[in-house]
Amino acid sequence: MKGNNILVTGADGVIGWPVCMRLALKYPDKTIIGIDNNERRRWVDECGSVSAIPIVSMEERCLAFEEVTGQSNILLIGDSIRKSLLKLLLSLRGIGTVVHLAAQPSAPYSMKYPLYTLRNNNDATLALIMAIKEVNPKIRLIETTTMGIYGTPPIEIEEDFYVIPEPEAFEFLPGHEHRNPTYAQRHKLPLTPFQGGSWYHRSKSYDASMLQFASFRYGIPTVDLRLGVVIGVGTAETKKDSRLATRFDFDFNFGVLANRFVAQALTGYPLTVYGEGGQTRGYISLEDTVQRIVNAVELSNNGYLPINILDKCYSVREMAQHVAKSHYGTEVQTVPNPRKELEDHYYHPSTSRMRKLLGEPKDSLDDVLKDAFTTLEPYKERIASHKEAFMK
Ligand code: USQ
Repeated sequence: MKGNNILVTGADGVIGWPVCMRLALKYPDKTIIGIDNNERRRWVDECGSVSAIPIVSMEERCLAFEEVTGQSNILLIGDSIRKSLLKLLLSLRGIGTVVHLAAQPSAPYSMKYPLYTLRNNNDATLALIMAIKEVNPKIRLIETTTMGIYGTPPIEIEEDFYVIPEPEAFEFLPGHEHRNPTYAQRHKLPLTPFQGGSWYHRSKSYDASMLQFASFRYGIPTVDLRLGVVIGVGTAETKKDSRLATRFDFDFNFGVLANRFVAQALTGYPLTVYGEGGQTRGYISLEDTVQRIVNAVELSNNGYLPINILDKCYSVREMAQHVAKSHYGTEVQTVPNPRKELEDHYYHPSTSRMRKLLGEPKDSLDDVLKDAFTTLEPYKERIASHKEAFMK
């Protein structure tokens, strides 16, 4: 079994839990070992909110998965990411691939707790890199960073690199090609610079930089999935049984745009368009995100491979219009923007690498919204009783 199993960090998260289930079903002969310190549950609680869809404990999730599917190949460990623990898991559990999802992912929360966010996110990534390097640098590393590492630049957003041209003088040195075989690796700069607009996004650009360096220095095959805003209530697996549900946040800090708007519409709260509402981001459904992550396990790259992960782009205004159209009687309000960001800007990310290597996303925005409204209907009182968390 050596090198066969898969370690998933952040296994209790919105994306992590459905990724564990899909990997377990796709690879019944592998064990999916999930690790999570349960902090997401604490952060949302601290913000005075809850997951709109009730979720059970990690232990109950594992038992329910076994009961529903007849498979017992998910093992969840409630612990923090430390190099010593990771080394034990990587070597004793025969891990061949690590899917690193654990992070403090909220931009507003990171502006309140910058040091905590940087330490939490960057320490975990570095611990993982060093554990892989010390146990076996051939272990594949897949991390989800974010489209937000680029900010909102007035140029195309490409995940590729610019290689600084070699000084011409080198070309005249005898044996030059052999003297500098790693020139292109050493002098690669991101084609689109990293200009993230929050400490969370900056933490992820530092992660991306560490991943690139570690891949070059230690030879770790690495995929950096730069996720857009992930929306929707669940996946094929989470819908099989209420105990398999994944969390759905709608509060000011941890709820993402379309999800918040659906929760607001259901409770009769006017949709909160910040400022001019021209802020444009790339969106992708949770279902399509999980499938792209699972597909990335099969990639066979050697070096560092960044891939933008999103389907379509919408401005906040457009998203509000879609949600209002899907739910009769929804009001849209403009609120002073609590964030410092461009409210009207160019946004043009490339997605061709994702479409070529990981397949075309399938869900339309209308499918995602319809599914969210139907699934959340039974929980609208639960959301309404926490509606002060919408803007706090
Ligand atoms: N916004 C509103 N009204 C709201 C909430 C948000 O107008 O009620 C605006 C924000 O100001 C922002 C845009 O909607 O301009 C998107 O906000 P968001 O909270 O949905 O997304 P963001 O803060 O960018 O972060 C989220 C996830 C993060 C992920 C990122 C992908 O929290 O983990 O990395 O989306 S991306 O946006 O592509 O960077």
